[in-house]
Amino acid sequence: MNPKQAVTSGRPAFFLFDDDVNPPMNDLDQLVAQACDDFAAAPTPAELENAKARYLGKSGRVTELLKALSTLSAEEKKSHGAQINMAKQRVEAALQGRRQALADAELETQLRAEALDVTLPGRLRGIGGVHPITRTMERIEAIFASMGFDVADGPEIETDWMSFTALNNPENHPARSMQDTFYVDMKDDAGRWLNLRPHTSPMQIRHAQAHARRYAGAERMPDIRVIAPGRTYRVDSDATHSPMFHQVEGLWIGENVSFKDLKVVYLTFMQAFFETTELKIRFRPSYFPFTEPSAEIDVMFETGPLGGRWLEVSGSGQVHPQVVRNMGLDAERYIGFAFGSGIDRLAMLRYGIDDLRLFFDGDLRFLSQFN
Ligand code: 2U9
Repeated sequence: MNPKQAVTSGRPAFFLFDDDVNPPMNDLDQLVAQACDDFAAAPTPAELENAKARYLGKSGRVTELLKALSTLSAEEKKSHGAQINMAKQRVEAALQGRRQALADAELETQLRAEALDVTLPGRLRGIGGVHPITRTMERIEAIFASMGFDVADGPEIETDWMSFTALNNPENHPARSMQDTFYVDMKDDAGRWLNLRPHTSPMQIRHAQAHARRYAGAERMPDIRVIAPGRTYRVDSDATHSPMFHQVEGLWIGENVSFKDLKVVYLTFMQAFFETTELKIRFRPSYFPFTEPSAEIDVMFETGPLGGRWLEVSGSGQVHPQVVRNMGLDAERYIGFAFGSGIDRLAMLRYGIDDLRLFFDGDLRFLSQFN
């Protein structure tokens, strides 16, 4: 049968089939089934909307069926229209079902991604630990306290007099360049720039001055026996020097304190600090403006990784008479020794560390080893 004749038969062309009878409505069922399959196969909401358009859009297959109803008789329109609308509802239900399924799947994915197992133990904050330099400083203080030494404290920002002049470093003395430090943009009462102390000596001076004042009227002044540990500053920076480092200086002043006393005190300190008597110390003549005679102190371990080598650990000497006077004491009556050691250096020797900067990098992988 040709298409033209088919049209005059009154039935819309799409209902005409080979057998030219009212088609069993399984074509609508097929259409619904195909729509359901298309919707079910849509992997995303966007794809589902495209599939929806193929059936329910302006030129969708269901929409076209509804448009074609206008060519039917009133009776046929009623019966076919009812069936097509039923099919449309089934297609819309399938569409809604797939929409919900995709939304549920998306939510499930999101929930899995953000899943929080509340039964897991809490993340504990680390309890931290004492820094190895602080640990070393406290150890040194305890050892000298056991020998009757006080521990002095004092400002890190110092006057020029306290950092240099009081220690027999006349202005423009070359020692000032050896102990070159940083300066603060403020002046002291003498009109000189304040500085970051290049050694802990100023704390010794202040402690001794206060001690001398306290016993000024006494018949006999108790010995001054004090250590001064703390931060110090130098214009220096490499694997064994840091602009900020730590020193401990010791001072024992009395009516008859000699180099012999220095040797005993420092040897006792070394043996206690390194927890062994299998070490030797030696005094090598040297020069410092604030001591005379002066000596570098070297230590040699008899065993261990550093065994057999002399290692410099300190400077020392009998306090220069001018410095004794600067402390407010009679240099004809009072005499004694002083020493100065790098705390960072002692820590490096004790813990076997070869780069000073490790102490100040703040790397917890390094620092947590000391907890
Ligand atoms: C007063 C009088 C004298 C302290 C001393 C040294 C020698 C010395 C350095 C060694 C390594 C510091 O850490 S370091 O760079 N120190 O060589 N220090 S005698 O003499 C004093 C201190 C205070 C009143």
